Amino acid sequence: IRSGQVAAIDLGATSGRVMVADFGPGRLELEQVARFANDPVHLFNGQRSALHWDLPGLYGSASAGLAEAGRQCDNLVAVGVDSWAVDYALLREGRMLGLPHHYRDDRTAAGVDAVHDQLGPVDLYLRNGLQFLPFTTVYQLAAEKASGLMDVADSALLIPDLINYWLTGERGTERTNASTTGLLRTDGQWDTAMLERLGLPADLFPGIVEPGTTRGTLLPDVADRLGLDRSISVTSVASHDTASAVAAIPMDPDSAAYISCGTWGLVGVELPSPVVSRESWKANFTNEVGADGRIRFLHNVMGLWLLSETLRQYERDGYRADLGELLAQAAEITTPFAVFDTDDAMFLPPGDMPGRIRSWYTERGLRAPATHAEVVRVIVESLASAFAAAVRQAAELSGTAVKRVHMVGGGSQNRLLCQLTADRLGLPVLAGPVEATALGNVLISARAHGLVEGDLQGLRSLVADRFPPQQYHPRPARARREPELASS
Ligand code: LRH
Repeated sequence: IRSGQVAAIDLGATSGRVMVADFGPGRLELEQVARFANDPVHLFNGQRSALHWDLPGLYGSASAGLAEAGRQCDNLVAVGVDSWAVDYALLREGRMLGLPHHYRDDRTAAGVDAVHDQLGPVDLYLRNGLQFLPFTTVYQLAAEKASGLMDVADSALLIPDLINYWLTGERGTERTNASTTGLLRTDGQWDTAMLERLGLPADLFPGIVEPGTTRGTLLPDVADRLGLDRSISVTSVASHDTASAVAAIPMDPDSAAYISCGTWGLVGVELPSPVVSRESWKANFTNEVGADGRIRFLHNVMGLWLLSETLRQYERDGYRADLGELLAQAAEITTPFAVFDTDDAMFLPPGDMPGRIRSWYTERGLRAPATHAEVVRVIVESLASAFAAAVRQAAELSGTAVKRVHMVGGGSQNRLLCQLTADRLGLPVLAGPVEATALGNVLISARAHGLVEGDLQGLRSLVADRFPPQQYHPRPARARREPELASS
């Protein structure tokens, strides 16, 4: 076992960060070196203003963070990149063609129809094992054909692969993120027959790269500009952020479910092989690939997006919202409200979230939340209810005897959410670590460089020792402060 540091570039939907982990015998320290906002931009495209990621801005901030990591480390061995799934950049002869679309851009309805005309939803599910999300890469690419860009593009790179390419000049498609495109078969190969059927080039995405393999070293000009050693390895991690997060959950997958709760709440279990049945299709459960070839059998629940978009609206309205205070007030609310369907596609796009939530209630003749704290309360209560339902379904569909639930990511710091989830499930919730994604990122690259060793369970026990989770025990209904909320 060697000593040294590895850096993680972790791009999330609301912010990005660069973290450094210091490894040595019995040592694992994680520190944040840089954090920057991820502010998507609306750009007029001749017809409408479309939502894009500011990738050059994110890359600029991430590489400045990496330069800072280099200054703080005495032996920076490697860097790994992870981000949200499904989105991609188109390239021609190595140059990016326009800014990548944000998956929340409302352009995919036509793509969904175009794909389903060729392949019905059930056929598609049998091929790729993915839940239906209207923004999965395959639908985005089908929608992209209308833009004309597909006629000139000669390759596509997923977001972390794009950053890796800018750092090293090497192209590849990392496996865990490839598994979110809808274009990978459940046997792990590109579905070239499907690509051709959809009129897309069979070799649009470069070959699959496994997590834990070296992508390359920094391009000399990149290293020199950032003041970094040219020998630093750019290492493939489990580049889908959720795959990195799940890799670092201190759980026993045979008896635990997990909720990776950030912008999205990814709720499920980890399995040795996919579950692709009529029931799992109906329940809209996905089989994404995890670190070490494990399967993340999970369902996307809307997540903290509902809260962050609500707070953004309050600020636009001139109300200085403090999440901590609002959550404290929300915990005291005793008025019963129905829970709303967090899966409703009406909550996907950015915009006036509290307004949409209120209309969800009024359209059904239900009492709608009125105050800021009431809105926060119904969001947290509805998320807890959706989490509990998804945990039960994951357990049932996969035949896992779930005895406890791990919550990681930003949601693990939301005490009300953790407690209400435990209450609704009647199971303990183990909260933390909050930085599971960055931890999963650095653990996979540290292992590749001999800074740690062990299988996935070995890596998880390091996390458990170093970041012991906080326990929330389910409260009997009688002892709860708040009433049982009527369900819709
Ligand atoms: C979470 C996440 C999730 C995907 C979504 C696009 O950040 O990667 O796993 O479904 O973003």
